[in-house]
Amino acid sequence: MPDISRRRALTAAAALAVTATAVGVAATAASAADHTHPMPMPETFDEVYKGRRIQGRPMGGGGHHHEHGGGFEVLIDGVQLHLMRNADGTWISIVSHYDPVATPRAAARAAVDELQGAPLLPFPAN
Ligand SMILES: [Cu+2]
Repeated sequence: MPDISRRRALTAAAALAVTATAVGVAATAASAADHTHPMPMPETFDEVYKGRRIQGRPMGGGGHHHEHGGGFEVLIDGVQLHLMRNADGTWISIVSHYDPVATPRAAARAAVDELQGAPLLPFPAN
């Protein structure tokens, strides 16, 4: 029956077209993710964590420190925590250099955990 096989062929063609479209969309999304855009500024925060005040905010003008943090600074009890942002968007601080975390707030909390009540010493400007 030529009629049915023709319909089948059309259905198959339509299915292929849908699949091709889906693949096209997926490819577009993947290449967008590969693209390195400037990363968005993290959320500002100000809280007391385990009795220490931790703050994160965009760096004010006249930054006295080079910007590994992409223009974002974190303070513990008013002392700047040396923070660095990795290429994958995770963060490390000078206190926990080998344990990347998702946000500057998480890095600040990890630093407080690590310090165990010790004061944070200002990192010498370099
Ligand atoms: Cu630095």
